[in-house]
Amino acid sequence: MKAGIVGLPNVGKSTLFNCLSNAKAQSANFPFCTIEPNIGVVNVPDARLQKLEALVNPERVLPATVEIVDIAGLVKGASKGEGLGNQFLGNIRETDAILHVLRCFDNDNIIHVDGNVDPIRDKETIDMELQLKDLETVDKKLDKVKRAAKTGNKEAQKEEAVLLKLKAGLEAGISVRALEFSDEDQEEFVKPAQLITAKPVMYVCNVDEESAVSGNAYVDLVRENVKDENAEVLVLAVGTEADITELDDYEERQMFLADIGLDEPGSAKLIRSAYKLLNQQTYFTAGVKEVRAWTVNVGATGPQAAGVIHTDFEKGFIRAEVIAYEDYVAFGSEAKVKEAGKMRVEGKNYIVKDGDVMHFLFNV
Ligand SMILES: Nc1nc2c(ncn2[C@@H]2O[C@H](COP(=O)(O)OP(=O)(O)OP(=O)(O)O)[C@@H](O)[C@H]2O)c(=O)[nH]1
Ligand SMILES: [Mg+2]
Repeated sequence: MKAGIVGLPNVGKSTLFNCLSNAKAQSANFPFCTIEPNIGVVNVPDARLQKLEALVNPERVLPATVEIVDIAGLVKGASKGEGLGNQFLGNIRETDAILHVLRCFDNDNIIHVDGNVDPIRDKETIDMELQLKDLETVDKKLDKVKRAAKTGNKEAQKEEAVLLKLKAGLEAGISVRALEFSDEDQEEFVKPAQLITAKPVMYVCNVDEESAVSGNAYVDLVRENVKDENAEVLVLAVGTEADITELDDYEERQMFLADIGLDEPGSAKLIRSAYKLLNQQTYFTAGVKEVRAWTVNVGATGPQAAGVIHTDFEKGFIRAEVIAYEDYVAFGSEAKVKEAGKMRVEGKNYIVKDGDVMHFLFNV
């Protein structure tokens, strides 16, 4: 599962990527600086890991990770091949969620491809290109399915109806994620079409240092504009945070963050949000060798969670011993949790909860 950073050229996408990841992307003050996507595996900050570490005192601690991709900038006409056009759109298609970066800072020295700062226009430019690309995909599918539908094939007729609804929505400038379909149509036709505007999205407003805490007038416009989208809007002083990331010393970084009014980097918040956007959650294993956060889809079962560690664990799954994170911390150790009768034994149909501390029993 990976989240892609999307937006107009020169709005700070690569700078943001560099705040998140140790894999350094090239960032410069000219449009289309990025061509090939930069991929980074980013640790998900989780204070619960430090708590568990303090209790268990393990040899090592491993956080959950999420994959972030920094993608080339998109301009008007991209769906028709302008700018880096189709290549860019292909890169977005391969991601599972979109982090849409909007420039919300004034600075005459930083080139804006459309001449002036206007996050709403920028958002609409990007949305429209993505929608046009989806429209192209839908039209191609329609061409294929039409004939079969005419001959009376019931399945083809159902698909055609869904495609026509997608087409009408996209032509009206509505992203697929905002269109409503029955669960069945969603599973059978919409999901397999892998449309770009069906992917979950969050907006990242790139602001100047002074606006890092409470945003600014541009951010207000963005919030107002997307209020019906049910999407998160995150305010982040990307340039400033990139500078802070460069500092080697933890104390020094905290001092600079405090200076601009933050208790943790906005990028940490962003990573956690991206993780949620990807529908991911964490369970822990806690032993003296290693305390570790593992990633599973929301809704994963016990065996599926075990499978993240090793496929044999999934195949040979017998049962899981589960301690809620809160209980682990409240009682202070696995032994004390057991004593208190708070350790649960769960079977194959158990649905994993975020924060579960788990131990698997299996045979191979
Ligand atoms: N003042 C200011 N400059 C910024 C900020 N974020 C990025 N920049 C600058 O804007 C320029 C473009 O940043 P990049 O991160 O390369 O932009 P990009 O969106 O990756 O651009 P492309 O790869 O060309 O699509 C660089 O010179 C950055 O230093 C910011 O928050 N404030
Ligand atoms: Mg870039």
